[in-house]
Amino acid sequence: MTKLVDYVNLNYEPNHDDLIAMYYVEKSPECKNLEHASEEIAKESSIGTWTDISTMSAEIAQQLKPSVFHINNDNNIVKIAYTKELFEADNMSQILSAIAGNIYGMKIINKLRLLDVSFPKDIVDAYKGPNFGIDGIRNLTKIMKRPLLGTIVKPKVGLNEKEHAKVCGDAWTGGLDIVKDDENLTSMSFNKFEKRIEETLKIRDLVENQTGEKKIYMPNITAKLSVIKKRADFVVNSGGEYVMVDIITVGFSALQEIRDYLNDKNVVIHAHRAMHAAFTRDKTHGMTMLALAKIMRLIGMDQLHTGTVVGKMEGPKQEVIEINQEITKNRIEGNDTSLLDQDWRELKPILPVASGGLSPLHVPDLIKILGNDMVFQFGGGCHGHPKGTLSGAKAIRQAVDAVLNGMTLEEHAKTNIELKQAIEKWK
Ligand code: CAP
Ligand code: MG
Repeated sequence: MTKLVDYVNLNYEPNHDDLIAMYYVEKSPECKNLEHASEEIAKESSIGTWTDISTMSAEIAQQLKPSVFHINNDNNIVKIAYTKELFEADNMSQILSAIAGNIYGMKIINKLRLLDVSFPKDIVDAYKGPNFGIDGIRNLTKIMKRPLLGTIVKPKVGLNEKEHAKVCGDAWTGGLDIVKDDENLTSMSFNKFEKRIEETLKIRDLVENQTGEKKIYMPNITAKLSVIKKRADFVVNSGGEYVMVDIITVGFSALQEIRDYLNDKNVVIHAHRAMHAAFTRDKTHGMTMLALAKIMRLIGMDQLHTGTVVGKMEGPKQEVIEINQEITKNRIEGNDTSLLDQDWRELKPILPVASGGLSPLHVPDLIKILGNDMVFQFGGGCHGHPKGTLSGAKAIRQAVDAVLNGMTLEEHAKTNIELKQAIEKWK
């Protein structure tokens, strides 16, 4: 049987309609070289399999075969161009089943990491992207310049509905803008979803009247799809303006459905990435958080956890900065190691969220490294304050005020007791 398809073509010039995938590849000892490994990856992620097949026609091969057009034997980076005809543009699950599917399991490779994907215009245009974007969220919250400040109710689960609402009230009264459910709080025997929403939004309205400030509650609607829709409707009908979803555990297909379902309900979608590190953390295998974040911009999350650099969760500085640029800029210029060119066309930006192990003492670094177009979230860093949630919230707000007014935390703490107490506890 004649070999119909040659997947490696280092002279190939990708065109604007190609989807480009950039991989880090470590071949297995049985594999001849990186070229051989790249060919197997290109085959298995498109039209081929482990042997030549009689059912493959020259036409199919010509029209659909991808091209391995870049192989760097020094840094093990390979780039493959896929014709858009291989994909159902608005079906993210299908796209990932191809470029991030079987290929991870092949014996011919030892390690494989999807570093980045460049989506062509037809695929970008097939997605709604974020409904609000950064400007939309700033207009909604009326916070135009500074970072949005939030907390996560702690303990993660265990409080009943009224206790939960009380904690939210203290955090808002102390000066925080946002309070959210934790990733594992949904509807529990001791804390029912609907009752929690009612109790918490009641307190929200009260605190908004008392402070004159806009206050946001982000309830976690993660569940099976039919229940997610019911819970989203309950939030919207109860006067809620935000929902939170655990994006990985609900899955890409459900996420696309949720985005469509919420499109005209005027509700902001906060994306929690619990479980991402199961496949994004290993620097030699899996998928980068950058690639995942790009998929979330396409699907249309309004806010997304991307890392703190200074907190408790893994995520190197360069990586977090590149992710935040990728989800906020209109155009990205590629390099041959971590980024591909990307034109985001009409899609709005996502507001990045820094969360995990943060206290008021991290605020100077957070603003210096990540800037003000951010959400900063403090769970333990608020409720762990020696004087409790209300003081914890005040200390966070005081820390941001200090930095935005060019003062050190220590200077500002001289006239702000809550910040002083936080410094004493966490310095
Ligand atoms: C933070 C948090 C968030 C993490 C998620 C937690 O609480 O609520 O889920 O930030 O990580 O449960 O750990 P603390 P990431 O502020 O008390 O640490 O943002 O990296 O996805
Ligand atoms: Mg959490």
